[in-house]
Amino acid sequence: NTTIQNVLNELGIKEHNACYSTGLKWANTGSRETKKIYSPADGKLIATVDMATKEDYDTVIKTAQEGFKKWRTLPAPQRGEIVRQIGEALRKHKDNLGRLVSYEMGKIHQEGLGEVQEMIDICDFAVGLSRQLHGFTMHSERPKHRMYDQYHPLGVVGIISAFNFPVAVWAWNSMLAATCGDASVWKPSEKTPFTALACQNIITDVLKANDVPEGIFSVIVGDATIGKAMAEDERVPLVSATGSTRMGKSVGAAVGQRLGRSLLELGGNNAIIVTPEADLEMAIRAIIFGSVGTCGQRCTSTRRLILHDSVYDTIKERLVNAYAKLPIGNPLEQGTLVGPLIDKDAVKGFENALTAVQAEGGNLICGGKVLEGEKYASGTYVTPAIVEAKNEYKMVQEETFAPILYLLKYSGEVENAIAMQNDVRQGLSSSIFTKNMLEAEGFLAHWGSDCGIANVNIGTSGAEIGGAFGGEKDTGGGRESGSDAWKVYMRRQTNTINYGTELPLAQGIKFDI
Ligand code: UN1
Repeated sequence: NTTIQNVLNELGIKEHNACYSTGLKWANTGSRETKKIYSPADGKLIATVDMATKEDYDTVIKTAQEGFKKWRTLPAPQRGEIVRQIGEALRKHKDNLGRLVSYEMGKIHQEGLGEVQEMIDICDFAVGLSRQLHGFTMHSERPKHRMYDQYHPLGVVGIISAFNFPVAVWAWNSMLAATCGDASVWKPSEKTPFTALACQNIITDVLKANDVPEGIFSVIVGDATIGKAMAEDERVPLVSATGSTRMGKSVGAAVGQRLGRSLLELGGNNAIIVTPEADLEMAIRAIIFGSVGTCGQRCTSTRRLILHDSVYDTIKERLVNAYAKLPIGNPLEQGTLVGPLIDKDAVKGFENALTAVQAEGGNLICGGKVLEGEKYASGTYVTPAIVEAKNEYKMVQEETFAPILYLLKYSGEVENAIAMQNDVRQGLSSSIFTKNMLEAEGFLAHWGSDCGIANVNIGTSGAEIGGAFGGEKDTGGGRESGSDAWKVYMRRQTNTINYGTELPLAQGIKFDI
């Protein structure tokens, strides 16, 4: 375990860690409840972390509010320059941080590196954005009037992130927020606190070197009471929450109750449609990465396959053969493609879902076992499962955060597949494999996929940061990351300026006094 110890040392993770940092200062340790975190990779203790109290939360928010007042006065391109330096610091620590992501969360090292790359990419994006926080200029209906809209910093942004993307989702939010002139307070998943604390350590030097006010990037480790406090807190105008639909509904309701803004990125039940005109080689590679990558724990993981009856048997056979050969094991070992699930509760969820779907009539055709032995000592390794099922099954309608792939069959036209694909409560990611332009364009049309992400000849997972990321229905409706997702981090103002000597009213109203 010496290499992991080195990684932890390099990233400033101690045996016992503080529960919050306001960017420049860490909290004291001790006198609070603590949590021990074990690696899903080998079941060993990583370190201990304090759990924040309500008082800690208050201190962090107050500091963020104060910091915001100064930070918003800095011109956006100068804020962008600091984000650029953060991107550079992340580049320097990419390998170590990728390793820690892998060790603490369980995704394979390649995917850990990919996640850190997403952080670097969003930094680059945010730097460019810092010179492009554009509003429109409109033509006024009144003479000698000018009208335009501008975007101002919003305030303190709360970020609640999930264990499965323990660092990238924070970067998507915090780097845009910082560029937009906001302060952010990050509550990472309590399952993966150390990757969060490591990020904080990585950026602290940059913040200090640039005299960034205290409180612009804060992190606070705590349980659900901290998330709840954030959702109910009027001092936090925007809460961005990534996680389960259940969590999102309660956060969304609490934020809505006080008419705050929420950005929700919740569950997916993502499908790939394979039509008779698909390139099967490409489809199979995409299906496997989508369904077993991150051990089925991406919100974009492929959960349903909607196969035309003419390709069903071929794809089924190819998948079963490929699944039998999947290298499952320690995520840090080269060659491993499938790491562990996050914890034993997730393993239970996996087993329960398989039992339930079989009781409904599902046919388990491969996988579904919990692995034992020294190599799998953490008890969180499973063999990815494939189940022949029907779309209307209760379990198929649900998002089980584990590697279970449901095979569904359609016949006739692509419309039938699209109807099946849309017939779930979630609406995050979707994809079609076809070389037929009519099918592809139909899938992307208004009557096509109802998801926030719709891909052609690409799987459901692994989106680039440049696009807006999120989805509809139970996925929550929020958009993070690229495109114009930044707008949610700012308050919009319409300005009308009269540079004449008359006071004409809009709509031609006469009001002579
Ligand atoms: C998530 O699982 O919450 O598209 C985010 C993807 C990644 C992000 C997933 N870029 O799979």
